[in-house]
Amino acid sequence: MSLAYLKQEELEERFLFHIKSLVNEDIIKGDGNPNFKELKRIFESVDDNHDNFISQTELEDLIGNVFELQKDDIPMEYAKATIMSHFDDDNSGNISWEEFEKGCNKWMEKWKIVTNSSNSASGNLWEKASPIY
Ligand SMILES: [Ca+2]
Ligand SMILES: [Ca+2]
Repeated sequence: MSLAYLKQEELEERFLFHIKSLVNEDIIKGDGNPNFKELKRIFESVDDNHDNFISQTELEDLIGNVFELQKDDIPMEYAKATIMSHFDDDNSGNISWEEFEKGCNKWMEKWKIVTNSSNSASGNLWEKASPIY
């Protein structure tokens, strides 16, 4: 077994970073609140068959789109498991809009705290990911 996998936090960070690159507008508004309109747009674009759930297959597509799996050296199964464990609150095996919204919120709360603390690696990443006003 290799321990070379990204830690869960790094993977989540990378995921959010890539998610941000999918949208034109910032997913956190100037007032610090999540931009739900953009999140909904991401959700709908991922939900290929429009049943209001992100299935495992649809998630695989998203992961394929947002990660450079080869370059980042992230195994698909690991990325999927990490993301499912973050979002899939009721263990149904798919992600509802409510779960997606809640999961993104959880991340953003976390990163708001990290970004406000001094010079951490995450803070730097967040700054890189944020548009320059
Ligand atoms: Ca679906
Ligand atoms: Ca679920």
